[in-house]
This record gives sequence, C-alpha cells and structure tokens, in this order.
Amino acid sequence: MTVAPPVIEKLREIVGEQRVLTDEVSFQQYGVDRTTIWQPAPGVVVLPETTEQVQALVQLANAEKLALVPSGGRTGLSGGAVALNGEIVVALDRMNKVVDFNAVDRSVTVQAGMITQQLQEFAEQQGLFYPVDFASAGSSQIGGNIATNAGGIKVIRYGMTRDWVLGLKVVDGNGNILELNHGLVKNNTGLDFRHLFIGSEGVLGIITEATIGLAKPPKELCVLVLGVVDFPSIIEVLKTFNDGMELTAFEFFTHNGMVRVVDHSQVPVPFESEAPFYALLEFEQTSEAELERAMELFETCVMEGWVEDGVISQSLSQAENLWKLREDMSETLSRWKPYKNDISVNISRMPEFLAKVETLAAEQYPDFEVVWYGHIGDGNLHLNILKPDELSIEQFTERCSGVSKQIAALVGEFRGSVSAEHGVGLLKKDYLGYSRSPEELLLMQQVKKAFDPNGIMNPGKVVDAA
Ligand code: 2HG
Ligand code: ZN
Repeated sequence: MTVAPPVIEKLREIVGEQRVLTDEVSFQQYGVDRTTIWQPAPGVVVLPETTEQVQALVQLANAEKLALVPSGGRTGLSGGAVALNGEIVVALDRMNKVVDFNAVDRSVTVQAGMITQQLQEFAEQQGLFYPVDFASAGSSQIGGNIATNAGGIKVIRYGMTRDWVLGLKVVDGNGNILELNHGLVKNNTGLDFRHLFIGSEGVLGIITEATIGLAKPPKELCVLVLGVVDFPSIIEVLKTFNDGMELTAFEFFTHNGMVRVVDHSQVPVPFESEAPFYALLEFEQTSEAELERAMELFETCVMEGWVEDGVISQSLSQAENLWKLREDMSETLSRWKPYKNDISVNISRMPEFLAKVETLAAEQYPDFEVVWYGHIGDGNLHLNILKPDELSIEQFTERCSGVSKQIAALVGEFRGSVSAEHGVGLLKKDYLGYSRSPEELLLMQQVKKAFDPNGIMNPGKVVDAA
C-alpha cells in the first residue's frame, strides 16, 4: 500500500523534506524490529523532532484515516514495531536530547528517542545511576523501553522500567498532548494515565518525553557463576542466596547456549568442568563481609549437591566477561532465527512449572535444539527454539506456534504471563487470553477506543479497537 503523494507533501510540511523517507532501504530499516517472521511494508517513514510535530502527524493521520506505527530502537522481540500495511512509521530517532536535569529531584527529562545507554552515561556523569539494563541498551530507546515496560537483568533489585518513570509527555490517538504526573513522587489525583501508557506498545499514542528517576550508584559489583546440576537445584540456589544476602541479579543459562556464546563472543569458559546449567549471581560488595557471606552460601550449595563448581570475579574485566556469557546469548542465538518464548510464573511455583515445560519441550521438540535462559530470579524464563537449517522460516514458525499454544495454556494454568517482558505486539496477541480474562480484554479495547477512537495507533498490535 502506498501513501498518496498529497499526503507525502503534507508530511514534508510537518517534519521537513529531509525527514520523509520513501525508499525501500529505509522501509527495511525502520519498518521492523528484531523479529524475523514478518516482512516490513510501511508506506512512508517520518522522523519528527518535536512533540508538536508528532501532534501534527497524529492530527493528519486522523484526518486522512491513516495508521501510525511508532518506532524506537527497533530492538523489540514481539513485532510491536513492525509495519506491515503501508502505515506511516514515526521513528523517534531524532528526538534524543536531554530536556532537563534536576539534582534535587534526582530526575532527568529526556526526549523519547534517547538511547538507553546514553541515559545511563548521562546519569553517571551526574554521579547517579539509571539501573534498568539489558543487552540491547546500546540501541534501544527510552520511549520504546517505556512503551514495552522493559525489564532486563537488574529487575530483582531495581524493578522494571515502570518503577523509574516519574512523568510522561505523550500525544494520544486523539491528537492531544498530555503531560502525565509532572515528575511527582506523590500524586493521588485519580487514575494515573502515566501507568496506562507504560507498556501500551504504541496502541494509545506516542510517548515523546519522559521524566526518569535516578538512583545512587552501587558500590563495587561482584559476579559469581555457578555450575548447577539440574533445574530444581537452580531454584534451591536462588532461595539460598536470596535468603542469605542482597542480590542485584540472578540469571541462568544452559550449557548448549553458553558454548555458543563462548565461540561467538570469544570469552573464556567460566571454569573447566562442564555443568548442564549455570547460575549467574551479582551482589554489591560494600565490605569483605559480603564476600565471606557469598562464599559460605556457595559452600552450602556444594554440600547440598546443587552446585558442582563456581567462579567469582576478581576484576572488573573478569566480571564483564562473566556477564557476557549471559548478556550475549540473545545476539549469539539470532543466527539460528530462534522462536522465542518469554514467560513467567510466581517464583514459588517455578520448580513445578519448570518440570512441566521441560517435559512439554522434550515431547514436542524432540528434533529441535532448545536453549533455556532467563531472569530466573524474577520467575522469567526465555525459551529459544533454534531453527534447523533445512526448515524454512514459515515451516518452522508453524511448528513452533502450535507448541507455543500449549506452553501458553500451561502458563495460563499456573496463572502466569505469556509475555513477561517483551510485550505482546503481533507475536503474543493470540495468546493474550491465557493471561488476561475476557473482561480485562474488553476493558483494554474500550480504553484503546477512548485514547484512539479512529484506531490509527499501531493497529493490529496487542488488542483491537472496540
Ligand atoms: C534477554 O534476557 C532478552 O537476554 C532477550 O530479554 C531474550 O532473546 C531472548 O529470548
Ligand atoms: Zn530478558
């Protein structure tokens, strides 16, 4: 579907000649996220620089009944930023400035297109810390993080993106500019629309600015990688360390994933002996006492027979290399175009749930290689099924989505989430009913209708308009 020339002309008037892209290379670049299932087919890409320009774009889309797809760093894994039907892609890349910093409030207001890592670096320059972190921090944008309520590797200690958003400026689907919560810590004045926009995946409007709370930086961080004998033991190790000390991260990955990362990222194996599973723990070392405590807990885990071997970082570079074993997993595996599951259950139900998913995966994917990893400390599991070279992406997706339905049904039985942190987008839309009730889904549609009566905002994603 192409966008009519008079509309292209109006778009040029709004954002400027240079900021309207109509070539195929731009469509491929801006019209898709990190999913590999869909072929992007936007009608045009625009790169606004101000909230007022975004507002004018939304007004034009309403007048012309054209759909908009907001596009951040395009690092999503659920198809939330994929443009399939001639939509206007609104890429926030040029809205990447710091608007304001307040040392007393310990907050920074940034435009939505700011790269996560730049925000982290800005906080560091102020002697502060932005704690939400994940492997794609070098390309993801803060607006996209908010629109998907990004999680990552420090959730166990610092929470999700939602916990750091003090205020938002958005353009809703009606074309109104809304300033939500004004950076306030306390504000009990009725419904908090800020929280509706966090995790809304662009279906209510476009986030253009965010006020973000910053923390005090942690002291020296120590990383521990343990070789764990089986799934149930990972949970025992988690419980032992969680009860015994304050952790900043608790992640896990399987051996078949680890060897691929070692090869891809040229990092050393953590230790010579081989284990089926590895747990990666991180803690803040304010004194020798934490180190001693960690060693005691490690010994308990060995004595109990849960852990076979382990290593503790002795330097920053060793800590970084150990982190790479986990953080480089997604990028390493992308070569196998994996089918991804991003599921969660209550941590207390994790052992029982893991046993069932493991059996299901073994029964349903006997011929596929499955790599397990994730934020086990948050009850969040990433299951990556690697595509065999001989299958086409269509054949592979078809086989995996059948099994995914069974996994989603299992998640539903455990009252878990079919999308713990990657969002719903296109990929999980059909499974939403396993985590949310029909009443909730209807309310979601009605909320969508209130903010986006003409259904122009990221249509087809998450939930359809009522
Ligand atoms: C991670 O935890 C990311 O590394 C990506 O959420 C997970 O690629 C995945 O499945
Ligand atoms: Zn993750």
